[in-house]
Amino acid sequence: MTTMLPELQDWVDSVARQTRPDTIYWCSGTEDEYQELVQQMLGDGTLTTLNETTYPNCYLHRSDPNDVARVEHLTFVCTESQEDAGQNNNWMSPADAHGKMDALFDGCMRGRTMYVIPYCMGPISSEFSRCGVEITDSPYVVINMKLMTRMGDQALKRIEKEGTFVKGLHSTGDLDPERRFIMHFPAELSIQSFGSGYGGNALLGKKCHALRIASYQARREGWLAEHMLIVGLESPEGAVHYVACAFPSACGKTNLAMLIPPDELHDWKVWTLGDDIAWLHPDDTGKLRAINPESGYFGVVPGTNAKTNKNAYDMIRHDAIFTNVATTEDNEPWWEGKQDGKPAKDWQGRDYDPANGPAAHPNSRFTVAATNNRSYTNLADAPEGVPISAIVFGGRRKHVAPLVYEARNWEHGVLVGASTASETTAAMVGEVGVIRRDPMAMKPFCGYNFADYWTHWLNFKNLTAHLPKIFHVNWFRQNDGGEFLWPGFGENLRVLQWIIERCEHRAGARETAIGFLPRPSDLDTVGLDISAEALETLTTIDSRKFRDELISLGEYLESYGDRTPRELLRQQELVLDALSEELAKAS
Ligand code: OXD
Ligand code: MN
Repeated sequence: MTTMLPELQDWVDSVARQTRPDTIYWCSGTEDEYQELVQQMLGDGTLTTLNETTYPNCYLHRSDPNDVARVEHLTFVCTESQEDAGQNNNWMSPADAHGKMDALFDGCMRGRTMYVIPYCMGPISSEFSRCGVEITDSPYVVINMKLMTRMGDQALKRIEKEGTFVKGLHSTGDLDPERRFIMHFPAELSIQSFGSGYGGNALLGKKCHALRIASYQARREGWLAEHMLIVGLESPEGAVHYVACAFPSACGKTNLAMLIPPDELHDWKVWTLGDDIAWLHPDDTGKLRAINPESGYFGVVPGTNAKTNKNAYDMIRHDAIFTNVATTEDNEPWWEGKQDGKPAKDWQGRDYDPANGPAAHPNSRFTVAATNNRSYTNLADAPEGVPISAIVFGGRRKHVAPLVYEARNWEHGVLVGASTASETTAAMVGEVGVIRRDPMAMKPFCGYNFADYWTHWLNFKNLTAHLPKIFHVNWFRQNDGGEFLWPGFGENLRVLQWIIERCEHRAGARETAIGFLPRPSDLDTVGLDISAEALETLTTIDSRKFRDELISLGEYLESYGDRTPRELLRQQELVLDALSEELAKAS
């Protein structure tokens, strides 16, 4: 096949001349094509089948053991000026990066098939959607892109009509970590990724396009590309609020996006729009509307069970791809926290031996189409998206951050977002459990200087008339004995309920130096198994610790130099002063 769009045809031809594949294959996106690729990969061992009775149409992929997570230290933003990429990104000049990548791509597809994947991030007919074409030599990438995006002929038609698309070039190369780079060229709207087959490094529509490149475009065009889930909450009275929540990787976005209400709140309904990425646009009526650019989930498997996330547990029982999980004697997939069965083979295919560590890799993943999810709503396909009532930031914090608080206004909310920090997880290569700053949960994903990004956020004040309220949550607060104080999972709906009732001016709160916090009595805790002491701790702050946090936040913001918006520093000072005043009063 070919295309009518000369720019696309020329690019595909030039990539083929450089990479020298044996065959070029244009993906149509049909079910038959998916099945043929699966059969081919079953034949060469890239995939194996799982128990066909209990896990129909489910497959296991074992990646190279050195290729199991995103590689932030090998991920670059290549702008002419280093300042434009900012200290939040690794930077290389476009010329140097092209030189390096050209050498790696030269002849790298010899003996392989080159797949051309036209894809559309967002509903095909939405004016907010953006298209791209990924060229890859990995059929595993093709089938994952099929589940995760709207790809194939329908996307190609749109690309041919629009004439613009993001160019993504990917090769698994020889999986040598010394020859692995993920390069972004925002000014060229292009991405080049070499040497990794892992999701976030290789499925270029996701982090590379829908966050890094899109955030860069969004700044120029007046919208936001964010690392946020989108969930709809329908109250017993039938009012639906849509909430967008930004949490760092592997902090429970997927669980929150498909939450099941606890028994006491059974007449609430929860609708999943997206579990990882939101594109937010101001609309004509002055509201912020969101679409999910993806159409599938690439979620963390360990910990998924009927109690933590029954919707996810059920949705991955058919038509799913598992990457790096363990298997049982019956050839079912197995992972830590599954709660039934036991592992026979670990994620590397070895006989399971606890001395080798966890049976499933802690960052093992499932890929499924969003339509597998029981709480999926076809509003996820609505071209106009959904209006957002609240934006929620959060991280994994043992101490300091309370269960929930509300920012005073938009500008303060931007500070709250910028203050997001979290303990690191297995989703990225590196030490797990260390606190790192992760403003707006975008540290690994913002395609330009964070200081400019905060300015862009602050500018929304002038762009929309009805800005969402901004909140911060922390499900992970612990007591001195290291036990979690909040039960989490479905019970998080109680916090979301407070949030939307605040949006409706119905719920109570007390004003503190850091914003509005619920009193224990402001939360619906009927039937909740929690001590009064735990609830008190969750809804109060230690002003001294918070002041230390604010001081360190101020230093962090200042470290971005002159580009840091004055308004953000002013907000930081306001909170700091209020905390100092509180401490002075108390002493
Ligand atoms: C993801 C991530 O895979 O954030 O969504 O790492
Ligand atoms: Mn993510």
